Amino acid sequence: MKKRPFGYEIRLRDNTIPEFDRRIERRLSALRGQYLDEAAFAQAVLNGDPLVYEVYEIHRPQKEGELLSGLSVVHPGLVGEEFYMTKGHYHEISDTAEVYYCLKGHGLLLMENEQGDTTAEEFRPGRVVYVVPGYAHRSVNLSLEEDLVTFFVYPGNAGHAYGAIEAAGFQKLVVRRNGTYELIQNRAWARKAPGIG
Ligand code: S6P
Ligand code: ZN
Repeated sequence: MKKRPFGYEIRLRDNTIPEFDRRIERRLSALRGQYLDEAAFAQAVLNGDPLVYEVYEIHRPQKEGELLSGLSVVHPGLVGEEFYMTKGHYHEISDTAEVYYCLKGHGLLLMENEQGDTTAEEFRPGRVVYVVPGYAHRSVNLSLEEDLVTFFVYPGNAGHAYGAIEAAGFQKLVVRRNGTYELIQNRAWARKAPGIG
């Protein structure tokens, strides 16, 4: 663990952090239950379970006062009419924010809170998205050709809570329509989370 100030390179030639401490990769099977078109999902998992996204992290102590940072790379692709995306999560310590800075590609950060508010911000190179505390967040790649590459930074003690999203998904689904995208209501979410919305 570095004790003195440091810097690191984000290499956009191949969308990596060469000095990463941890690389997470998630294949489509990690997103079970999140896509509307269950047949298309099952078929794609059977046909090789494609790599949907990767995360490169710089390790720091997971405590208040520290910051965790790294690179998120969501590959292009569709499951039925829905785009490749991250699992999405709340922070375990809900009173913690996060900042994303888009370096490449075109996408969305889908966000919602436990009171039922839902919103989305576009990712384009140069755009920052600030996730205020209490909002679950999921990156969606809206391009079918390019990776969506974002830099993120969040408090060291935030932690990840995946359970609520694994159980009910997000309220909105992002689908391809007429060459662009549209947010539609996730009917499964209303069914699984009857107390909200
Ligand atoms: C962490 C931050 C990102 C995500 C990454 C993968 O707070 O939001 O590093 O972990 O984009 O998403 P997920 O939902 O699989 O953790
Ligand atoms: Zn987060």
